[in-house]
Amino acid sequence: MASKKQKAPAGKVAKSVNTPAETHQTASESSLALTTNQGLPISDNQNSITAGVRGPVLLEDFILREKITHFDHERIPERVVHARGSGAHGFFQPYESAADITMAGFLQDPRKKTEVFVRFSTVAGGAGSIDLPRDVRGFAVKFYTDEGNFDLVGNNIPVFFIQDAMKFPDVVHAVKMEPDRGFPQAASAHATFWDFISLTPESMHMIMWAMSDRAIPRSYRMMEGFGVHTFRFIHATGESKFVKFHWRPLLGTAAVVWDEAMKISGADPDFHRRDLWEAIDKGDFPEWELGVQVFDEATAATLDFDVLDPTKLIPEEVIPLRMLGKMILNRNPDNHFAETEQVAFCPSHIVPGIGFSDDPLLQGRLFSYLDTQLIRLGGPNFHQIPVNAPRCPMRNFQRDGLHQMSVPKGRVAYEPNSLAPSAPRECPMHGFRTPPVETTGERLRKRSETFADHYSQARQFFRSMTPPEQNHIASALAFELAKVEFKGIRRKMLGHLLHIEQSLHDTVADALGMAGEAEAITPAVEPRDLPPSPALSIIAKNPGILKGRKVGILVTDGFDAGLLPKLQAALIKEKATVAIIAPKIGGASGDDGALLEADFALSGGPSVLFDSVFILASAEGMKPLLGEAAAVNWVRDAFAHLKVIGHVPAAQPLLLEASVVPDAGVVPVSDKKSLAAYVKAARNGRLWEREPSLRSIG
Ligand code: HDD
Repeated sequence: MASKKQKAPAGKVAKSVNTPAETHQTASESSLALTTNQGLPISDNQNSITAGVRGPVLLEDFILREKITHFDHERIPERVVHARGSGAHGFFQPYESAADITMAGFLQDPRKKTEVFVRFSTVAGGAGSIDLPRDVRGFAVKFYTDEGNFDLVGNNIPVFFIQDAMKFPDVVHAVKMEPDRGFPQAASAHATFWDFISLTPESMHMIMWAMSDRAIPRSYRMMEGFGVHTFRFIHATGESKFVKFHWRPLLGTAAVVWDEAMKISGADPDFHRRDLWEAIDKGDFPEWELGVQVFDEATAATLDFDVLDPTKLIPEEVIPLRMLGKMILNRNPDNHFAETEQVAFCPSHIVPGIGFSDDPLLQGRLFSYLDTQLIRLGGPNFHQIPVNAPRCPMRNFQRDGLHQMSVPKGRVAYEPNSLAPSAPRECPMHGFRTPPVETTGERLRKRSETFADHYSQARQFFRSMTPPEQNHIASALAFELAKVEFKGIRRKMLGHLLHIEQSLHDTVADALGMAGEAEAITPAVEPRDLPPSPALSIIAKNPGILKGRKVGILVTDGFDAGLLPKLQAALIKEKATVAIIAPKIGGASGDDGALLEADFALSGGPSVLFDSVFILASAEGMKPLLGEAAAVNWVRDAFAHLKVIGHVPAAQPLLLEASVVPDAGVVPVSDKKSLAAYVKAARNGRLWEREPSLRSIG
């Protein structure tokens, strides 16, 4: 029973504690009327209809039911792999015509811009997982060409774990959280992953990459991308050649260090998503060059591995890249779900001028992606979702199905027909043609002998790394294998490492405390010594730029207000981003008395978020920081993560407190000359020579 007090006079609406008029802006002021999905204007979006103001909710409330029902159905199945991702729009433009190697329309004319949508992703974690686990990154590009969509669905690593799609569900089940316990999330450091890998010698080359710095990228903007498989380029004459696709970031390739990755994951789980968003948002558009390695069957036959084997790469020193053009990402999505979540990439989305090879992994993918979109996006019309729709005309006689959004007209929905002479027809002249490659052989389930060398390229990769990069691989293996509670798996992995490189095995065995315990493994093919490929190293290709990097400046009250603008100007000239960190978010007052607002409070802006740091403290302002863990760790971490640290002389006590040992990367700044010295040092990125004094194996 409603109390007397709660009863509204007849014909009037009961006044509740939360009426729209009291606490919210209503449509009568400035905005448009809120409506139901049927367009019915809604008068009250805060309260459901109840029987009496404190009584039960009425089933009649169709507005409540519509709202809750829609909410209940908001989620779609997340991607079975690559669930966590970030997208961006942009365009691709060729440098010159590539008509000599392919008839693909979007590669013919240097004036032609082709719209693209890109999605970067991690592989193992769920949609809400951290951005910086040790993992492969997806690098998927949808080109909306005039001849249909071309999806180049690649990774930031040029090889893969397995050679045959038959094994894909197994490798994915092994790396994902273990099925009984539901953990670990977004991590390969667990028993099932290494169990599978220890039994899969073909994974060893990929494991070298996955344990390298490539698996902890600094930014999506600083990642290379690879089509991985061998594809085909088809010439207008119908002749075809093999092709491998490469993306090269103009900001250079860069990684963080592992201890930093773990701390970033706590400080900012959205580190990569935020970085990409913010860069595009402020007009700092990331760019990549698209390069190709093109070669014919005769050249393929001279290589000492099979180009159909996706666990192998062709060193650039053997077949150099030809740069075809540039991709620029210049627009953030308007809606994460509608675009980044619903974008549907399929390696089978191909255009005239490009074809597949017989790589068995690629062949399996040609089936899998379309299949997965049907369950994820709920039916066969997912190509009508705006982010998936081709920008060129799309016409055929496919009809109906769930979520049909268009209204095809006419009585003819078949072909051939004579009733609709202007309806679409097949086009032998310009239509897609599969290159006529001769194929013979018995029907059989058998891996080709030409795929059997599992260690030579793993060794080649390891030997192509600089010493710090080799140390990182060793320490990543030691870290991961130490999380495997079954000794037998660790012993097997040590056995594989022996075939890759004795010194790598020795370092990892020693770090695990398992020297002499490797299990003897007989390789299918004896590994060979291949010449190193310096192009595979990230450090060797360090571009030495601050562009696109972020510098954190820690200020305290009384900071040198004359130096700050000079420092900021010098960094902005380098096209770096500058962030101000102060003990309090309200900011700090300079020695001129003016207040400088902070971008981060010290507790929320640890140095792991920046590529280089600068301490702009006053002697007095420094004092409280000496007993402040967040401040000491800010400096200690910057040093441990090999960053260049600039500082004013007054910051010295904090450096001492953080056990910073002066070296070429610790730069005192007091004048124009020393400021220039700081910028020069910071340009070089990390100080790798500092690392051995801090960590035994990287
Ligand atoms: Fe895959 C997603 C890349 C092998 C099956 N894959 C997916 C994505 C990328 C790749 C970048 C995310 C696309 C996006 O952002 O939406 N996958 C690769 C690469 C591979 C590879 C470079 C080896 C060279 N994948 C592979 C195999 C299979 C799949 C062998 C199955 C036989 N991949 C899928 C999938 C996904 C997927 C299950 C999950 C969501 C999706 O497709 O759209 O179908």
